[in-house]
Amino acid sequence: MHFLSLLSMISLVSAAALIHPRQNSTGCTNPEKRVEFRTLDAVAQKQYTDAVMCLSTKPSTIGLNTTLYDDFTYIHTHLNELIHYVAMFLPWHRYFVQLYHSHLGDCGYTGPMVYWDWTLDAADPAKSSIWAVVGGNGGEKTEKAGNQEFSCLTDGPFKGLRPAYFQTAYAPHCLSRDFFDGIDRPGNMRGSAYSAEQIQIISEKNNYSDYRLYLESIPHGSIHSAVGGEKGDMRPSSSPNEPLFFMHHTQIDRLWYLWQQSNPELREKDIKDQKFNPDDGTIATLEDIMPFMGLAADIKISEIMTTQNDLLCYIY
Ligand SMILES: [Cu+2]
Repeated sequence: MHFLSLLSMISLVSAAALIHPRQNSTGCTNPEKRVEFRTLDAVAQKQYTDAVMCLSTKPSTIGLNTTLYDDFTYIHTHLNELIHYVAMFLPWHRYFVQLYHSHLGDCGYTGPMVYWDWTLDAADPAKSSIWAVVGGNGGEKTEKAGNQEFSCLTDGPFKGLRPAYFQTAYAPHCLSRDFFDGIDRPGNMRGSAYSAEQIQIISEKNNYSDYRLYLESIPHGSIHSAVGGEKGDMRPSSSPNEPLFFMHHTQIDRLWYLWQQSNPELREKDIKDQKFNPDDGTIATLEDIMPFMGLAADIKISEIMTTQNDLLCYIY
């Protein structure tokens, strides 16, 4: 069964290579295969989580008094309105994850970027095996910074992290989680919003605008609010404080990739969607520039519509 589907995938890939001969002339000849975090062995998982911690020991690369770790949060929270509920949502986060992976490499991580496939956990998310690796829910210990209360992690490799920002404010605090489905703690953590069935329904949307909107608002948003709750880092615009943010967004990127792969001719060019939030009727184009506030040079959306070119070189 696995062997057969592998064979059919290989023939699909070589068919795609025939249709797109120009792709072979880009800088990507040997794309890296991204994997589910839990498929890494314990040594590689530790190398990854150690590299995440290492980011918090390095100076800012964008001129702040906080760390490289906090640069990601700072940029995301300051660009919040520009990059969510707009066309740029998927390409912007695709490149943001790439930049993160590249800095993890500078911190000793040698593996591929990893994703958290939460469809595997949707039946009972609070019992997911992911928590054994990244630490579990926040506990009784809480901490206040400004007006916000945080439910601090009590176990796992990230419990010592002290992110510097809450939303756009400087507010150092413990890394926190607050599993919450809006009614119960932890409740079902909105699992039905990111089940395999839900993803199947969304994958059938056949234009970018619908696909992006459903993916962003249902599974993407539900994971943010279910893990972050009211006293956790994953919910607000400062969510890159939470290491899971990047595995979550790699999963979102993977789903977009798979959707694109089912019709690459059209879907590696389809960005027809609202440019601004709130929508004023302006439509985005592939020429639109995506800002990265000095973490990297700003780039056009067109440069990030495929994962195999001069800038990116990976598959799923
Ligand atoms: Cu975001």
